[in-house]
Amino acid sequence: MTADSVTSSAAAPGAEYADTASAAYQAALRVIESVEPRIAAATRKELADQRGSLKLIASENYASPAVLLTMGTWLSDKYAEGTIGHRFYAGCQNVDVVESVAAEHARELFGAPYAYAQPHSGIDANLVAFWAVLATRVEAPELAELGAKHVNDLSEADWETLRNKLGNQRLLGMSLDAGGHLTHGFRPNISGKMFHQRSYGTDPETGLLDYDKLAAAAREFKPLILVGGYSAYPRRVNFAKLREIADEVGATLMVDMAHFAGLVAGKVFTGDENPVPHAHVTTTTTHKSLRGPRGGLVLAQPEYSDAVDKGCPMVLGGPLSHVMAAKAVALAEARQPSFQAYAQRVADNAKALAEGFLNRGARLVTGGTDNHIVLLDVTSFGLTGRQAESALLDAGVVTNRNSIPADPNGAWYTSGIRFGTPALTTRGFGSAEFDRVAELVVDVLNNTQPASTGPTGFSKAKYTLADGTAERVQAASAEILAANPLYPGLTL
Ligand code: DSN
Repeated sequence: MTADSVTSSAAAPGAEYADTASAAYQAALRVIESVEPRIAAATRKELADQRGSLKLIASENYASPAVLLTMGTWLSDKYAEGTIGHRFYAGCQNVDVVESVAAEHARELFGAPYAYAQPHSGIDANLVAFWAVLATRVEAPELAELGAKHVNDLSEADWETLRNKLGNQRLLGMSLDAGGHLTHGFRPNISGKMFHQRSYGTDPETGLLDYDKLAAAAREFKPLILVGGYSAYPRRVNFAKLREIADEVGATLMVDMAHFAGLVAGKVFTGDENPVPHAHVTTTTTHKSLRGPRGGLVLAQPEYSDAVDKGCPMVLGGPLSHVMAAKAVALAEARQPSFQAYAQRVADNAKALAEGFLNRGARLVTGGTDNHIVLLDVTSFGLTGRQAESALLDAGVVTNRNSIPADPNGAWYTSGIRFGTPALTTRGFGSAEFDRVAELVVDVLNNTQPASTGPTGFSKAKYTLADGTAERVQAASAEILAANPLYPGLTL
């Protein structure tokens, strides 16, 4: 396969219907303009901003015009609490079709026995999953023991006992500074208020997940739920090993694959690295590497499917039927062979970006990547994550600061910058472009100085960027962006 054929087979969907999509957007914006011009203006400006910047936020992407257009319809106007064929409202026959098609594509794409397309976000998907596990493993056995069919049949005293049991369960998840996510049992999030939580970290020397330590923590803590998955860990995970550990301690394995679902869908992660066959319950968002609309999804093994199906109204408000429709369209796109080429390119591009940084003397957490994330330790540039993030933004490079293991600057200022390749890969960037991106980032960081706060002190937020740096980097970025247009052929 030549480089050119890889590029074209991995191309983002949309070019083939760009004229039709342009006409649709032009008409829609004229209508919006006639009612609230500021919204039409902000919508146009957002496209211009996205077209004109290097979007390197690991959790973002560009959905196809087909996905975006699907969200703007009257499906939004229908209430459909409940589940397919079992709604609390009349007239849900079309929503049933929409939700069934989305679930069917999700099952086929991921090889999952059951899929639930309603979650509005990743946090919602995780809440659905947590409560499905609690309902299956805590509530159902308690009801059976008490000879009751439904919680409404319990006495006040028995209900109180059950509530206490539900609120007293244990969860083991990856620590935040190792790359875990706030919804994996951390105190500021509802999950931390629901569960007794403990975290597993990574090896202090290598930054890699230490499965022996994880197993030891699980044996000691005996969690009800072992959570796998991450939002800032730049390496692959062996989910078969996680399942072995979960089985040994009687835990349910829940994997949050929000970040890398696109790499699973695109068959970059297979076998032990594909969480879906190993986890009891798998959650994801649909808008990150999966390149769909903003939303969530839950996949489950049969023993948990009934409980997952009760997600609405258990923890979710009425389903966003227009978004479920867009999930169906995005999942249909992800089932095309071109999506596999795209996913492989996302991973190859992350390696090129990492190499680009390493070749220019930068330090990376874990020394590299084998997924879509590159985590740069900016202390080697004498900066905090906050300073680096702001200086990069001044030069049109959009990233986000992130903690690194044992972060000396804490969770607010941080010492890391997280980069991701899904969005710019959708634009058509390849290894050469990502090497150039590394060069531009290093140029910005080498020309950024923390601001002094006195004879020996330095600010953790303020900085100065050497004159001309932002302009030089913006001009270089503009050239690469112009050669890889966002939504080619789409004119407003
Ligand atoms: N916001 C997502 C991320 O950036 O990783 C997860 O919450």
